[in-house]
Amino acid sequence: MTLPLWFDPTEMLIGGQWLPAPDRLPVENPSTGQEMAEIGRAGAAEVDAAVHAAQDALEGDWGALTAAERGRVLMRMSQLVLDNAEALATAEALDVGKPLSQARADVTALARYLEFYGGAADKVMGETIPFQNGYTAYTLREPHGVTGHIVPWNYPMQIIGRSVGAALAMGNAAVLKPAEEASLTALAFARIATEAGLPPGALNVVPGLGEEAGAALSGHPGVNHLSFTGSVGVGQMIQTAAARNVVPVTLELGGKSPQIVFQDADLARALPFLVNAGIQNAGQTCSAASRILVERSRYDEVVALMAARYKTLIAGPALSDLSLGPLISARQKEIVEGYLALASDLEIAALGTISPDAPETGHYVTPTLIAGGHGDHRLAQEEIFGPAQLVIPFDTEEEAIAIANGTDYGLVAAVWSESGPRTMRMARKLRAGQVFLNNYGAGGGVELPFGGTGKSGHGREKGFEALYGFSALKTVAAWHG
Ligand code: TXE
Repeated sequence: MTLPLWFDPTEMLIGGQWLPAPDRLPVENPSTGQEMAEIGRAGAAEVDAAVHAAQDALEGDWGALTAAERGRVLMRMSQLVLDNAEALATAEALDVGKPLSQARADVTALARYLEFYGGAADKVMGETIPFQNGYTAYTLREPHGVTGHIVPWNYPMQIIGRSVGAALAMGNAAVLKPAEEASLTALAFARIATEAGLPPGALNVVPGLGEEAGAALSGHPGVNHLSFTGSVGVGQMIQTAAARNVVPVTLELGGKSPQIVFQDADLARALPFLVNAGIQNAGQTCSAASRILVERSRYDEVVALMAARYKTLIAGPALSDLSLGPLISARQKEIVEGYLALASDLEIAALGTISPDAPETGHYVTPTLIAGGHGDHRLAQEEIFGPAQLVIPFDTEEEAIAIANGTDYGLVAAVWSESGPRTMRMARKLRAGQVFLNNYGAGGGVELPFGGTGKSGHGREKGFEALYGFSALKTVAAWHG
């Protein structure tokens, strides 16, 4: 198929110029397994040029803008994202393999991030500090300088919105390295930024391989802050590279997030959240609810209700807009099937189906609900990143907490119970960066700080909090007698 693109995806954006990359990478359509385009393959030299262009922007037109002016540029970008919504959604759906309606929601989220951070750009304030007589002391929030953004393939637009949006709002100049599997909307986003009047060099996009362009960016001494979303292993490399240059780093590394269903839960409300949070984007979501813990008295009922839903799930091509699409790659499918093979000692409670329209060469995996698990099982410990969930029974609140907290991760958790005191108690005890009470995800909530503990990473993106992460605090103490 011909990809409906309105720009040349083999070019990179450096210092306001669209330049041909020295080499190219194929772009695969995960729904068909066929090549559908090519993108540029930047190397260390292009990354170096991008970092220098970002430094120049800070010294030039971009650095000269007021906070309100920066905010207005972001607002214009937000509007242009909405104006190009259908084209962006189609590109994202085809590139990632996600159902079109989910890609449309990602476009809306990107526009909202830009709107939120555009509005917040001139509202980040320092403090005056009561201090010794004869002094006036205060703090300033300043940009770090050049921020490096290495993003994954599962939610390119959303992750670019929350990380690049916040960095630009604070006056940083960004260098973005999208994932080699899904770079198209990062390139489209850069076109939109240019059209919106973002000064040259404020945003630079260098697509390429992780071990080439990604490693060059994370190790570059001219980068003053690194923001990474991806696997734990690469996150460790990024943090090591950041340590060498002694720069701050934000890591968002996925999870093993539980939803905990107590006997007094409103199951009618909970049910769609229990299933959707597991299979959205074919389970390739950092905050996927891959573990469902259920109090034993309602365990059979929850398994039966979830099973009935699973039987209605259909995986198919992105543009068919079914319940879920394919996985991103043959490699990812192999990883997920390897995990599913570990369920042989558990009960397969229900399977979804793969649409007859789905090409054999696409990377489809049958949605799989697994029951009878326990907290120590590998399927309850390791990130599957595919359309599979494990249901685990528990007997007491203490046991639920022990299972929920008993992994290396700590990204998101949810509690379903009609007891206010119990939900509040659980919110305190759960080891997670975000806890949802009687909901899951709060509709995406760009206003809500997001990030993890343990191997889920550290630092916070989203919300106002992200602006603190993308800024450096300077203290000024003036003696005036
Ligand atoms: O991630 P990688 P992969 C998890 C999920 C998945 C697993 C593997 O469990 O199964 O990771 O996915 C760049 N230096 N998540 O292999 O490799 C790479 O180019 C610098 C969770 O695709 O971490 C891409 O831009 N950068 C997750 C980005 O890192 C490097 C989202 C992520 O790719 C690099 C994705 C290097 N040496 C996967 N090597 C989440 N938290 O949502 C790679 N990269």
